[in-house]
Amino acid sequence: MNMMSDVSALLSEGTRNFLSIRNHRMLIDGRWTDARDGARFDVVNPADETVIATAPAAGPGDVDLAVQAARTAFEKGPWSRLRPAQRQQLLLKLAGLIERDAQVIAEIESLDNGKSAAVARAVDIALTVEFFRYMAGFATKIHGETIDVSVPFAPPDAEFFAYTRREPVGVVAAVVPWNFPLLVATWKLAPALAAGCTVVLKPAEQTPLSALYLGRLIEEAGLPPGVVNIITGDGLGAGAPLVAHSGINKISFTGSTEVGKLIGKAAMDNMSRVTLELGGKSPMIVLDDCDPETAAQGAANAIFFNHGQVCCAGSRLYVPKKMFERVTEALAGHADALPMGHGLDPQTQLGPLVSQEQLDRVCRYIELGRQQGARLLSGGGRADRGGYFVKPTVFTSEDESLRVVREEIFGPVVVAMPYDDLDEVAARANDTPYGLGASIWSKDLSRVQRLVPKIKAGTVWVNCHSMLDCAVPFGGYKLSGFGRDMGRTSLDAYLETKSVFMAI
Ligand code: TXE
Repeated sequence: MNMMSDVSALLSEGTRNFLSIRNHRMLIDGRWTDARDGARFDVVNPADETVIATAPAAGPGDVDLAVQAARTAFEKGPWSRLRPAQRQQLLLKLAGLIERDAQVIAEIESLDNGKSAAVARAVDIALTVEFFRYMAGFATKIHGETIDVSVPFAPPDAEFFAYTRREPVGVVAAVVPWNFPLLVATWKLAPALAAGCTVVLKPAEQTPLSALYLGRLIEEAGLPPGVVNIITGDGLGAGAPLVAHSGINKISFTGSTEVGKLIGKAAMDNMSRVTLELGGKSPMIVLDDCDPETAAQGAANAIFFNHGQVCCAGSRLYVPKKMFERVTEALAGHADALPMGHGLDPQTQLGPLVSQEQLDRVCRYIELGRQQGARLLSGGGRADRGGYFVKPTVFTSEDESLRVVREEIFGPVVVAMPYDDLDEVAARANDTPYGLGASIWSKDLSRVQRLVPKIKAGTVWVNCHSMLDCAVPFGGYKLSGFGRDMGRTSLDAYLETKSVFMAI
């Protein structure tokens, strides 16, 4: 019996109904459609490697239709003619529908991505609902400024008046990854829609299903056709033509730094506005007053949450030499004890990686760590079971030139490194091309506050790691990206400022 039939008894009726659609369609201009050339790709459950559905493999022609639909909805309306309060109402309604179907969406996310359905419901879907609500509120709070002007070269009796208008930037391309499929899509959709933009969303080819389910809810909420178009397909076939399309005004991307650089270049060809949220190699710094068990538990959460497939995962752990052994041994104990399994099993904390490709990549890195001389404390490769499972892995090393220390692995693999001197640790923590997140663990707030400004990262957590809130901006320094998701400021990325200068 395969695992899918074992767990299908656990699925809610809504999920079973959704899964009974084997061949999904994508949403363009309010119509559910196949790719123009009929191409499709398989959607695989990473927990048992079975094909659970297929989705259209969009190509440039489909991208063009989606961008045109978004353009028409933007220019001609009805979206652009709706009052802000109407946009707000529609977003609130959508949030309510997502909340209503939270269990179904969590199960879909679990089957598609491998993550625990319970965690998806508590984290991914809960934050999705909250962020739609948070941004819905801003739809009615978009305004410019009035400005008193004094033109130095104008005649003394000339009078002027100026004000600014905030206007939606236009058609948005949202290209998102597979680690938090619905949540990251929402980080783009919610501010774009609140601002009055229209969107073409491309979910990752590994995890298209929650976006397609969202498409149904967008229809049910009553968003007009063409306001949100959802095209499925891979990076080269669908993503690249979308971000290069001259009809796109703004690109919002989350994914690898490699693709982020390509997208940044494509954006400049059309002068599209661009937000890039990219990779990371985030340090966790333990200070010597921190309780060793608290540090070990914090480190386990920082790296093993979502199976390490988190852009800000705490993948480098710095621990004072005198407590190094205690912390790393306790961390290895947590790693060994993590319940691994199918995402629908409520006990599961560690599910499979998302794909064969990620499994191969992470196992390659683990092998490389061993070869280059890192010391293995726990885990160390693929788990002995079907599905793309990797054992939670703890390395220690004194050599920071190892590739497992320097490169993003994007799996449940952490490297712990001892340090002596607090002054040196900030420089070591910053010695990476990335700068997404970092955490500091100490009750000594004065030492913490002296360390915070030295850390080059978009978020510094204190006594926690990877905590997110709708109101707190998230994004990176250095190669971790450009611009911010979430928070009030993320709305600005979807607005232009028009200055109106009047002689009166
Ligand atoms: O990412 P990609 P992949 C990192 C992580 C991971 C690695 C590879 O290290 O191991 O990237 O993952 C679309 N033009 N992160 O290959 O390729 C693609 O279809 C336009 C960190 O999955 O960047 C998908 O929708 N779009 C990250 C999205 O980009 C393109 C999350 C992400 O895919 C494209 C994911 C192109 N040329 C991976 N090529 C994070 N920051 O959280 C691909 N895409």
